[in-house]
Amino acid sequence: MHRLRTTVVRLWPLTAVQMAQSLSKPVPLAVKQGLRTSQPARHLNTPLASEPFLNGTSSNYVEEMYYTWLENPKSVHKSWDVFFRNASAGAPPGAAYQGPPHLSRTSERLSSAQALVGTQPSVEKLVEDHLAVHSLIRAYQVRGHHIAKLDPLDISCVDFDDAPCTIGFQNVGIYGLAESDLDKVFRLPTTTFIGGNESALPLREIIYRLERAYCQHIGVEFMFINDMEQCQWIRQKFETPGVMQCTLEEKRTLLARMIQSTRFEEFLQRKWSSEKRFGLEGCESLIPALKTIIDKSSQSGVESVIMGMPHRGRLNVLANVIRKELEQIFCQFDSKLEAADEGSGDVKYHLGMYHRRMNRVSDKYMTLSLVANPSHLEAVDPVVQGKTKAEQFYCGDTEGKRVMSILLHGDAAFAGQGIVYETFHLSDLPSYTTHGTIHVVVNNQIGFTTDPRVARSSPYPTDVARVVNAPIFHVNADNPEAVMYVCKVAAEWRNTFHKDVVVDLVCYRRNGHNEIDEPMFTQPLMYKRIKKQKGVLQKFVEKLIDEGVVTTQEYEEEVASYDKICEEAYTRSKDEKILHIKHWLDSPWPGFFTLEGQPRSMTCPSTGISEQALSHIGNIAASVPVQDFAIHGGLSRILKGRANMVSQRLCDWALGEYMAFGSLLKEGIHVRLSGQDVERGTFSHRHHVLHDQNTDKRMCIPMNYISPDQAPYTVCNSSLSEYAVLGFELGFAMASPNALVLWEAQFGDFHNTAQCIIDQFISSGQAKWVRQNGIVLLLPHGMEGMGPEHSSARPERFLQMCNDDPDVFPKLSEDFAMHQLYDCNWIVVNCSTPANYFHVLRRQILLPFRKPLIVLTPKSLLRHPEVKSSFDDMLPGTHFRRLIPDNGHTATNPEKVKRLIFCTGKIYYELTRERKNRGMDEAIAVVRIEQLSPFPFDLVKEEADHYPNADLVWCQEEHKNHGYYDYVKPRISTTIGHTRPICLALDGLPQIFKLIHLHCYTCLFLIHTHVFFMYLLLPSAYLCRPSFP
Ligand SMILES: Cc1ncc(C[n+]2csc(CCOP(=O)(O)OP(=O)(O)O)c2C)c(N)n1
Repeated sequence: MHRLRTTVVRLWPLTAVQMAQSLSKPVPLAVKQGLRTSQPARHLNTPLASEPFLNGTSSNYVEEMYYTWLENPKSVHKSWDVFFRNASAGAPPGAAYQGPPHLSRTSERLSSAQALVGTQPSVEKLVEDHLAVHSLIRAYQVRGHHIAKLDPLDISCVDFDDAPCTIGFQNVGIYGLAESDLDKVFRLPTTTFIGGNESALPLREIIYRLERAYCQHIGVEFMFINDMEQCQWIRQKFETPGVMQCTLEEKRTLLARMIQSTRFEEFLQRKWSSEKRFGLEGCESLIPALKTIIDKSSQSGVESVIMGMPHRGRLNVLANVIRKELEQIFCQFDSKLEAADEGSGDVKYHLGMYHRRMNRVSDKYMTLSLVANPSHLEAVDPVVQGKTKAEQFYCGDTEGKRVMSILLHGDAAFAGQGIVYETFHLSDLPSYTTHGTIHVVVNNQIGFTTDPRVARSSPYPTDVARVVNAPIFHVNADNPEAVMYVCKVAAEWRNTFHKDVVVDLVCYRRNGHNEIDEPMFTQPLMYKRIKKQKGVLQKFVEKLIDEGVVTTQEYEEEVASYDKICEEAYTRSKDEKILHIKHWLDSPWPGFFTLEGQPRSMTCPSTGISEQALSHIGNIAASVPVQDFAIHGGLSRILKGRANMVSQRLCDWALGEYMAFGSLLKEGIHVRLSGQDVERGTFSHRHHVLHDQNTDKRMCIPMNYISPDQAPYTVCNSSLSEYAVLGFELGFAMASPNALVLWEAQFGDFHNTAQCIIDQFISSGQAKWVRQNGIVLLLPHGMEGMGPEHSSARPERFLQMCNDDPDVFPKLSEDFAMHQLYDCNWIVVNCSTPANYFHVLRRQILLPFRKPLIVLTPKSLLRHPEVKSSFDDMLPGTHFRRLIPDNGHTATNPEKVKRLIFCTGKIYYELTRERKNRGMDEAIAVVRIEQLSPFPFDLVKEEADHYPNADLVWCQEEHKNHGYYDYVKPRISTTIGHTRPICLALDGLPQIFKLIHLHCYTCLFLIHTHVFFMYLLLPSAYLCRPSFP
């Protein structure tokens, strides 16, 4: 009611003046469309301010009710009806409210209230007219963008479901106003700034100013935002008279930028007319748009901008925004140039870039980076966010004042790709927020060949941004001044509120999807229209010449000067002898590699730590390091169990992980563990965040109490997303090699909804972009009753993407293992002991280079009594074991061993138990391959040689077409030089421990191939599983 009350209070002084006017004017027309009927004039002789319930939070409610009552008095409770009638009729302070009618007194009260109604009709009319004007103003704020002239082609692809237009001079009747009201003066509500210094304006002027603010080349969508202050801020930015005017200087800068943008594409077109470049023609104002955002942000203190963008206009952005040397861009078009590095493929419009330069507008240095991206549209969004978060983290920028992100989107992709939504949902989460991203949509109203009407169900491509209350500024991209203005406001918004904002550049695509594509096949009418469309630079310069801002000669000189820059760079590009993909790194790691980009050594120190460190970290893991903190009874038992283990110098899985994280933190390495429910751990084993049972939101992270000078530990439950969260963590890991960044899937198979990040970035990142990354994926895996699809982390998928050659036995040397790691695209491990898990995590950081690490983590082994490691296995001098030989009776008499079973992960414990039960400890050796990829050819060979009389069997619990089988089969075969058969037993065949039967099947299969594998054969759990469809 605050606004209603204010409205009425503010109306009061007007009434005396206006009453005289209103008396001389005809009674307003009946409201069109039946919203209201004209009322006899009444006098308002008291403000409503003295009603206590009109204060505070109830005001909105009351105001809503008042509007409802105006439309239909019967639609509200009788008591409100009476109140509003009395208030409108000028009841003295406190008298308007009559209280809910009591049965006995209803008629009496009503009749006294009704006595007031009807006594002062002209005031009610006055209130109604003012409220009508307020509604009209509000309607412009809500719906002005519906009629804004946003589309340069004037074919508008925005579909409002034929909703009737409710604004404009012709529609004032909808609000109960008549044409005759247009010259009446109305007080302006506090929710508008169109008045400037004036507090009242004639209706005609009000509408005129609203049309100028909301219905020209800018359409502002913001009224869905819940925050009143933010709405007011936006209103002020767009409504204040004259606010959008550019200075002469700004116009000239804008022209220069438009020239660069336009002439760059024209230059490429002239030189390489048959090459794809995904040019910007039709949206040339993107370049000044980005530059405006960057200038403005730099002025506000931003020092680093991290950008992600798709193909469209990428070369132009690299050249004119990030300022990559033009010759480096041009030589990308030379098909004869050989690449110096392994980066390959369609990198021209996917490459990243990092550049530090002076911003001429702010006179401050800025770092601009464009993150390399795959073809998969929008996949780069969370990666950019993660990298931005990391850079904020490393420079202590807790509010996003120094580092920010800009994301560019195509209209079809922005609307269509779910990752956009997932990424938006990270924007306000404490451990994921980057404190506001500026999104710029190149809305050329087409996606490849597809029209928006069949590509999205929302009116705008930007509607997805509404979920996070981001304001959306649509702008006609053929008006560079309007574009510049909204970009300024977007940058100011981000700087003020640190929340996301969207700039929707409504434009067109002058060519086809790329320059050699024919758009007339599918959009003939649109393209006939486009052919007639004058270029935006041409239109803009004509306007500026008309306004006297520049002369034709000045313009031509500017064009000639930029063309010359391009020509000279083109000449220099001919001198380039080789393509250096390494020059296109988006995240250089200064100091980590040598200047030539090589590792500083090819050794990895021991990953063990001191006894003292183990005890200290173990004790922290077993404690609650803050006072008066009540933990859950169950957790007390878990911590007690940990303390017992520490006293016995033992570690279980959770403690092994604790030791790895804690020791790295102690050594100054930041550790960040993110994923769904990672704080406690899906399987309730981790408990890295303790919750006070008595105080809400009081939490403690013991890992941050290891040492005063330790690095901070971040453990964060994520939103229920895999694609965006994994992308985010990958981006975080990209920023620095000196952090252990881990993403844990809740269950291993859930990584499949993040497959794009795995395929496009993690497995192939180095090959495509010469970019290393040490991200760790923890994937719970084990055929433990969740069905074949949900139990499995699909190791076969990761193994299938490993790049080591199955058919070549590698040349062995002393540092073979390191070279193997250096050459691989990623590492896949399935550890069977806490110590080995501890070592492999530490190795990630102690390696002199970075590789992604995929860890298949256990479920039942988390609490398996045998799955404990002694501190001895984690002391200095110890290291990760790629393969763990059989350490039982077989070791002493290897020639007696009849069968050597290779396996990995949890099946080891089942095999050894069964072996023991059958008394076959001397006859069967069980060897664990802990690092599946790169494959430990050397160690497997040692094992095979060690047991000269044994059959070789590969054993796994997964289905034949799952698991490791297809990966290890050729590698074991290569290792033993096809000298011995490796067995495969199919479902129903003799069991693995019936030694006698094996050979006949071996022979059977030898007819076809030298290599045979054996699936699990013994008790039901070991039975070979057929392929899973
Ligand atoms: C995830 C994904 N699906 C499909 C494609 C193939 N593709 C490349 S560009 C494109 C159209 C994109 O349209 P839009 O987002 O509007 O950008 P525009 O090309 O119009 O600038 C498509 C479908 C892709 N690159 N990525």
